[in-house]
Amino acid sequence: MDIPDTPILLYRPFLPPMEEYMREIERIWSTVTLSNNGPIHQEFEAKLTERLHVENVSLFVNGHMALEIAIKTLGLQGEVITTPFTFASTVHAISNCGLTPVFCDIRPEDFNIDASKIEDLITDKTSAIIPVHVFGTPCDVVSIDRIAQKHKLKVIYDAAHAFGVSVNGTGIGNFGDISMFSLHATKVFHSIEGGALAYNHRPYKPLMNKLRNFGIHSPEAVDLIGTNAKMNEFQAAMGVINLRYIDVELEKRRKLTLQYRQRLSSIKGLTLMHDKPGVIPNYVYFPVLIESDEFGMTRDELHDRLKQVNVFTRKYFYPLCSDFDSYRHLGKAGQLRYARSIASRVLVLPLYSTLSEETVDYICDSVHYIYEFGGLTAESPVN
Ligand code: T4K
Repeated sequence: MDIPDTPILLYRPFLPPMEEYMREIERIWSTVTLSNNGPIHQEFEAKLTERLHVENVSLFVNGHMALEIAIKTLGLQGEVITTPFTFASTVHAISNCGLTPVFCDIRPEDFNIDASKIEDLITDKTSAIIPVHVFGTPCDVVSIDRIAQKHKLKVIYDAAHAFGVSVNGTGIGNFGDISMFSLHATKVFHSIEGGALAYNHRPYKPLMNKLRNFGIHSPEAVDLIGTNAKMNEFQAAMGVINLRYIDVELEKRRKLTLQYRQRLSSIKGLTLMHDKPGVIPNYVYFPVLIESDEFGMTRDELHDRLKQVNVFTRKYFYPLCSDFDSYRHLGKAGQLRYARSIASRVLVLPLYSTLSEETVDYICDSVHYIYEFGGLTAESPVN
């Protein structure tokens, strides 16, 4: 088995046929509207609302700005309970809005915030919970909703990873007050860069639209301190086209995920994620957990040895956000036991729709050989 010349990256974005995109953006030359709620933007917003099975959608330049605008729309103040096991964006959005993140531990089985630990963290300053559907697996939405109602807290789901997921037939964007979907190039569905907020309370719409456009109410009135977070027409055009391919994309990922599971499930010390009953997943990432005692090496060693055979994996999410310099002072000793344990053992393997079955086989063979031979040795068949 030869090491491939070109690196196998964690991710390669889906690109539609170039001519199809060119045809779509030709419209921009006739409308001469490049941004600011143009016709393609409006079309994309309507189509996305339908696809996500939600009442309302607002579009933004990226998922991070969408999250900040969700926080401002709800007028949150004080403290926000969130997870440390997430991408920097979630916690930075809370901080950039002048709020204090309060880190809650996660559940080892799905890496999501542990709802049973949220109530202990609520104080008279708490205004909201911002959980993350990590790797597209839904949080315990029922318990989180119950806690939020009991304590009169708002809930914004960071659904950056969860496009296309549903729980018992309900689109994932229907839970909480607002859900944020990232439409970044590295996601299951994308508009190059982009973000979408989904919500069922219609009056949020004009407020969000104003916040994303400098707080402008009319040509002669600015009544809010807003920002510039508008999606442009080139992004929207990519979104409109990619919606045509999303079901094919999801099916390809499902097949590759099943192949990974089938090939890797026999390895001791490697824990794989499985589908949850009642959940339609989107197979956005393929995370594994490494138990070094059984596997024979640590997560970091496996990461480095895979790199030697040109397979590039990622330690999503390590380090924990609570260990970033800016947030370290907020942590309470012992409070994040499972988050810390998962962050030190998790590794995400390459997964994207243009990954071939042969390449998945190569990656799995490499993991098997590394497991059996401890890496690239003279007797290892990988050379
Ligand atoms: N909340 C959560 C939970 C999130 O995970 C994210 C974003 C957000 C909020 C914020 O949403 P956005 O504002 O991004 O919409 C990547 C993505 O940039 C980021 O969107 C994503 N989460 C995060 C988990 O992953 P990096 O810094 O790890 O990406 P990078 O550049 O290292 O690329 C990852 C892989 O993809 C590499 O193998 C290279 C490859 N790649 C990437 C791009 C952009 C390509 O082959 N082509 C490309 O165009 O953050």
